[in-house]
Amino acid sequence: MSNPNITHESAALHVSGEALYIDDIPVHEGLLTGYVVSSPHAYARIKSLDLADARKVPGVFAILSAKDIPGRNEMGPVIKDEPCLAENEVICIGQAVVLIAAETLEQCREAERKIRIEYEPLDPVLSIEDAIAKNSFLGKPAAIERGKVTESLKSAPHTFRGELRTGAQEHWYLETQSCLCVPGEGKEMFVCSSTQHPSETQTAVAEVLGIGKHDVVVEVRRMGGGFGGKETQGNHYACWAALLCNAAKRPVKICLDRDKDMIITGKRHRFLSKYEAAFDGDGRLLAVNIDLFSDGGCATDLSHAIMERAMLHADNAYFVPNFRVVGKVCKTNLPSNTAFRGFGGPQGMAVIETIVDRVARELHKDPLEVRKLNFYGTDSRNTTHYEQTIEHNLLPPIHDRLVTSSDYWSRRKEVNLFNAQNEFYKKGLALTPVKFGISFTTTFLNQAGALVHVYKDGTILVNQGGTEMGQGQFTKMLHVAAREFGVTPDRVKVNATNTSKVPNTSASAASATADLNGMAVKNAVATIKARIVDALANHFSMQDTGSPSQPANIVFENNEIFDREHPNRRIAFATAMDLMHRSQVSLSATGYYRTPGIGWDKAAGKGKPFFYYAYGMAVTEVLVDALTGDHKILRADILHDVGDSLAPGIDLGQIEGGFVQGCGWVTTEDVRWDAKGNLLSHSPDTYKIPTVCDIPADFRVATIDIPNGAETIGRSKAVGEPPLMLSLSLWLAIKDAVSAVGNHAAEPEFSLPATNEVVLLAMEKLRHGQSKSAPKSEKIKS
Ligand code: LUZ
Ligand code: MOS
Repeated sequence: MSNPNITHESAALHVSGEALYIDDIPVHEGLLTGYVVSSPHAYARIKSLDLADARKVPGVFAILSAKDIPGRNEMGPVIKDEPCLAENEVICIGQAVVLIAAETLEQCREAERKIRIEYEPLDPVLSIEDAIAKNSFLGKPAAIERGKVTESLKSAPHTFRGELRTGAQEHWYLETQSCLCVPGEGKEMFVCSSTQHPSETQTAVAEVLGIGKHDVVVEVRRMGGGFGGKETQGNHYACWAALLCNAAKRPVKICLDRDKDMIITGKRHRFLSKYEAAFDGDGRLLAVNIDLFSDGGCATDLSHAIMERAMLHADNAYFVPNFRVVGKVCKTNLPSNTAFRGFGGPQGMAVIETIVDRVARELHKDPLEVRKLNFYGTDSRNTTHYEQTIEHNLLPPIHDRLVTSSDYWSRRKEVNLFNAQNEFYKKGLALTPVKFGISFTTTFLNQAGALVHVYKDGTILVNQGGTEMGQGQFTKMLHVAAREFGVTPDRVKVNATNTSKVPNTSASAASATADLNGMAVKNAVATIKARIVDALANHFSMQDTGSPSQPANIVFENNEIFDREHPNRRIAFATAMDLMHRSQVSLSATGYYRTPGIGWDKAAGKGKPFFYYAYGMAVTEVLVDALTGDHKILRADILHDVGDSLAPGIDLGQIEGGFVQGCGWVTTEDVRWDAKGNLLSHSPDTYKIPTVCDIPADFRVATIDIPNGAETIGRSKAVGEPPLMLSLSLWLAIKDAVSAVGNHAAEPEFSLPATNEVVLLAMEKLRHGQSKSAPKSEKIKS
């Protein structure tokens, strides 16, 4: 294991406030504020647009509409179905129509007031049901199927069907969407963007400006959080700032305020899921049939990849011999929904976890017994519905250790006892697993590059394609380079991510950023080391009369390079680098990596999309107030798999943070729109993310520390997204407490988020015995 005391490379700067985010970058001359005028209608035709008066406002340097775009007015990461600026129609509230650059924000607002736009409102689609009714979809349905689902559902001893709704989620990165553009000479454009995907931002800027990518440099030192919200959607602000910068020939900065950011950016996709399940008398799943409908919003964005990941995680940790899942992306008149930590995985897992939970209730068993019965096996029952064989399955050891360390069974007894004795408070307990596939499911994206320089003084500068969003990417890359060169971390610095240093990169996404870029850094270092080894072996051999130094015996360790066979032949790393320069050895190299052995046939729904899986489990216990529906986490125990961690403290932070962010999604984060498509929850007074008070008072997080069975950098594992889904244990613990109101005899009517309102209504129905006959939980055959 690497040093447990590794700290985040920017920790001190974060705390002192010296860390630079986009809005902090000093620009001394001619900086203009960029501003976006956005649509007030969910769906409308633009009848006329008059900017004449607005142009006269003093201090205004540029006002642009669609016809002022020099390049293509087309954006979108996969399908170009998003105009950069609305042209003839608007398709969601918040869609950009006009851009303004002025010396002050007040002047921008003054100009906005003088813009005259005539709209003819049209009838918008604002819900998944409405989209289904109107046959409004983005692209075609996707399906994955194995076995005989229909027959199995017909012949099984037990079956049920139901519906589950899972809600949207706002990213709530602390730094809102931001971009600073500085014009260079000729067509050059320098873009400092809060983006998880600098290369795609570069592409988008080049395309709207109609210039080559070699004239656009995108640089990202760090983001104040991303969570998927800046995987594609940072591109818009970059394009807008670049258009204004290009028109005004002055630096332009756009930093959204919180309300506007919440109103105009996409969210996690809400889903409507319909399921059927068949199982035997022990609780073993025989078949499931799932229809997933997501709300894609007004444009495609990453919706199909997100749906695909939902479908690939609708099994979560369970072997189901007969499995069918179909995914359809609804097109609505809401801002285009996008990547969010988990990328459809949480939505898919919520369905199968609901099924397993319900099987247990139907059979009067503890849900943990049913889970255990259905976990993927190690030698048999170990192929997924898409026919990937699960290797190095860590579900059994994680389960065994966590059940013991969390004292699950004796706490179950205490919970039952408490519930028997209390009417106004109910306790709930749940263990849920996570098995998360690591790799972009779009296989070609699994590649990364690096450019490593060693200077004559022995200091090292690492350039790589991954971005830093607080998650510790730079820290991990720094330690990879230090370890490979055998130097102390103080010798290494990671440069801001820059498209002119490492080109054609993939997004920092899919939890794979350290995996991919870490290997690219390692490969770059290996190239430089090979040159050094050759030259030094030669140099050492001339030092004395002993046998020549063999390159294979040259070791890099403790800021030194030495010959293992001739320990007196050694040289300080820094001295060696100066010597290498004098010996005309190149000390700079690129590195490249692509994940080996994966492949995925989307059309067939079969293959090996994932290099490996990351596993984890959580046991959460809650206390629910049966009069208010409010809950409190009494204790949460997590055992999570990070392989042989590159930075244990950083990974611990990701596990805790991911879990707590998920806790928000499953409980209080309630994204609501009104009947016209206006976002109602657009500020922290109406949208409640977890606060310090919501972190479990008793929070026991541990890692299982088994080296990755797959050949990853240092045998580590990806950790960014998987822990978020551990929060399903909170959701089901609350459901368990609700269920206790009806003595676990009936299935509660439940959805996600389990807001106080959802909890209270579910309890109320149980008290009045209405749940059993509720249409959403009817049995297939009864
Ligand atoms: N982004 C993407 C992702 O483009 N493909 C993926 O598979 C993915 N998975 C998780 C998060 N972002
Ligand atoms: Mo993502 S949801 O940006 O990995």
